[in-house]
Amino acid sequence: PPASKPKVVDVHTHMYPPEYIQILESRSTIPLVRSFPGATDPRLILLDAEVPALDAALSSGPDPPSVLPGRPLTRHFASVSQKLHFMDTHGIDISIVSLANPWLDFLPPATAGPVATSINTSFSTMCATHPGRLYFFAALPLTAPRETILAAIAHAAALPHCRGVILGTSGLGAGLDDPLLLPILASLAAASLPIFLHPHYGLPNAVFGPRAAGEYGHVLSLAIGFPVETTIAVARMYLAGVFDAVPALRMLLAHSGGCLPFLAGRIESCIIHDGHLAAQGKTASPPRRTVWEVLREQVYLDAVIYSEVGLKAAVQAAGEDGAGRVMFGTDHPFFPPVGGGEGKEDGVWESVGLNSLAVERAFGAGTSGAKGVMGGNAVEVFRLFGE
Ligand code: 5CU
Repeated sequence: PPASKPKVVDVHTHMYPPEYIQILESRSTIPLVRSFPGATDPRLILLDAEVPALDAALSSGPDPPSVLPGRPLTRHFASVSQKLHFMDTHGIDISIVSLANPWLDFLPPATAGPVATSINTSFSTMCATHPGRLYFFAALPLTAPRETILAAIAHAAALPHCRGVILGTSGLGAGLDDPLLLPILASLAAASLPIFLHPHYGLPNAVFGPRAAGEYGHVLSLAIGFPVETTIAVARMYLAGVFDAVPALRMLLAHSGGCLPFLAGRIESCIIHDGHLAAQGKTASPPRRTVWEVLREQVYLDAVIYSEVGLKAAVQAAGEDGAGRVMFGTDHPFFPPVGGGEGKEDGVWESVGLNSLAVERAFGAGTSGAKGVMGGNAVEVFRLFGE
């Protein structure tokens, strides 16, 4: 029989279901959605770095603000038909959709659980309506009591199209090296639900200096704050022994693991040369698994890095079979084409092309490595077998 066409899978693609957008519309602090005179779409304001522009826009009265805060909340964020249109436009067969940041991190403890149930059920229903094309990573009510979080994990695990959970770096409020998070991580591992780890909080605004808000757009927050946040979160998990405490835990790291592929050697060296850790008997390897070993045994990386250089680093960091641990993603509906007028978002996105070109350049078009990264790896790792 003729070989079937290799699947293209997008493991990093987001949506906000309508009920989530309603929550954002009702809020007066970030994250929120606001409309401004003169703007076609409402604005989605998510990041701390956007607060100065939000404050300026809110005080501009009835006149259109000179700089609109945040990003346009286009119909791409909530519409499944737009998601499918985007997939078709870019030759994507399957998407594992996840709620975008900041997930449920800001909800009061009492509402987080019911909202998680509602949103995960919505995702599940949406995926069931498009069998074989859509799967999802569930959201967790991390501000709720532990029993509620554990119940949400059990609920997600029973949803047929759920393939893991999306998590930010804040954990229960004290980060991912918080001992109180261990039972949650153990429960995810026991349910075979990998974590898709995604940044949101970035770095403090002061790091970017006084000119950032007015002059540098989102560049420093997204290109540097996000990846550094992921890097620190995973390094903290490693130093706290979380990967050893929960060896069945599997993580997919956004943006090719941030700076980890580049910095893993330096992290290792800093451990080996740390007198404090040496005095505690924590440096010898074995028994310590090195950062490299943990990366190769418990971690997958997405390929949302936009260059051949970054992608090759990710593949090398992921080990001898590194090409089997890296997976294509788009970050849709973020990074749409800029300018060019109405309807441009319905066409081809340069941001997607940069990522697929990086795969082609790193592996060669049509090679088994390229096919794996573009979809084959995700099909195997996330069991995307068509149901
Ligand atoms: O443009 C942005 O701010 C973002 C974001 O918030 N989340 C994301 O995944 N990509 C881009």
